[in-house]
Amino acid sequence: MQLSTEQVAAYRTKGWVVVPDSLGEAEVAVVTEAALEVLERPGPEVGREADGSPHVCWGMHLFDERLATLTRHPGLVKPSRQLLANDIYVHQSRINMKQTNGSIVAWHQDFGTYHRVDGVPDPRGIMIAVFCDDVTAVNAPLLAVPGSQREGLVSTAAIDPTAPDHAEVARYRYDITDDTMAELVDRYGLETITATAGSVLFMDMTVVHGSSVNISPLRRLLLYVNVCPIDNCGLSFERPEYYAARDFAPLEPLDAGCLDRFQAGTIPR
Ligand SMILES: O=C(O)CCC(=O)C(=O)O
Repeated sequence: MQLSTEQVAAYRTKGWVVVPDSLGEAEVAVVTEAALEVLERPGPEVGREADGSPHVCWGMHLFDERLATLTRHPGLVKPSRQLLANDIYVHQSRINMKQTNGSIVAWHQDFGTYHRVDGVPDPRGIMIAVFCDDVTAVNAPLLAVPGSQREGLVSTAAIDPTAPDHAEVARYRYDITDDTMAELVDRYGLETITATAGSVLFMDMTVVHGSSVNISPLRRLLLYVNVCPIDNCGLSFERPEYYAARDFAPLEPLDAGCLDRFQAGTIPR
């Protein structure tokens, strides 16, 4: 579960690498079922579409043993430790389900909020995404600016106080301005990130990314586990724990079959 020299080089150059087949079909079924259950939670950790249907849950690993196990899956932990050359902790996890005609995710860097709001000092960390569905050009893949990690923190990112979800979510979100985005895309280009279910994406958390509306009938469920090295902990504690870690204990990888003790369809709620 170590990355090859070529995979590491791709991560360093482009800012991300996708590792296919990191999770088997049964493992994907287990974490998918867990995610769908967790999205039914009534609390403020769940973000909703305008019609009330849930599409995001922050801190997923705090609420479910199967998702906590996922954060310690060797297919996630070992490559992350390799790329960051250190032990790691989970700064934030989240479920992101893009349903038909659901919301967009505006251009941003995850590190933008982690630094400005959560007090994570350095741009060192990885946004891991576990693909629970096949993602192609048709079901609103992640879009990202390759090489944008070289910019560090993009300075012209702004908060939009008129955003409909400003009170709960958007006041923490530093969206990249249109002018900055145009400059970045001119300099670096823009790519889609497509992959089959069971793939795992490792993306530098300073890469500028976003996604558009999913007008297809195909669900697009991704599970995010954002990790930082243990010498780069958030210091502000302004946001609740489901947004930003309190537990900085190093993640110890479990064995490769760690999700096998769960079975989709038989997990008690
Ligand atoms: O899944 C997506 O489309 C993007 C999610 C994302 O970047 C975020 O939640 O910060």
